[in-house]
Amino acid sequence: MAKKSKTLPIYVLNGPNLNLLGRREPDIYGRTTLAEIEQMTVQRADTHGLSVVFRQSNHEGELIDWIQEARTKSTGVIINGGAYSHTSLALHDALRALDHPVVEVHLSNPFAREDFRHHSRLSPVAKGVIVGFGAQSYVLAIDAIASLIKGSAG
Ligand code: DHK
Repeated sequence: MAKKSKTLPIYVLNGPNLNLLGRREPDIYGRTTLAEIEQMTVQRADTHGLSVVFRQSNHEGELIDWIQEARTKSTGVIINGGAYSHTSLALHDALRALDHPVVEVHLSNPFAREDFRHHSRLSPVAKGVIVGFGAQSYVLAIDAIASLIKGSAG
């Protein structure tokens, strides 16, 4: 019988307005939907022998609940906080309290956009940040967190 991995899943958490991907400003965010990105992350994680819990919320408190849940139910967190990335001390604190690796991800390159997007409150509590590669940012983030997880396990 195949040996089942005991490694807990990677939580991939998405903040406000990301449910509109594919229809929302496609020139900036691309035409790939969030459901398609979920599939991409699940498939990529599987190549590393890892699984994914993929969620989206427009509500800051719900994102915080999921980060707290990730403390015991995940092995690492990939987060696109949407606009909360630029504003939320509460998300910063929740991520800071997590012992697992955190990778921040964005579809667009916020540094090439408006000034108010140049600062992220999440970056200081992330191990690394991947921005600007569209939906592919998430796939790169899976590779990054997989190597962090394997590094800490080895
Ligand atoms: C998504 C958002 O919703 C914006 O508020 C951020 C980010 C950028 C992204 O590119 O994924 O500024």
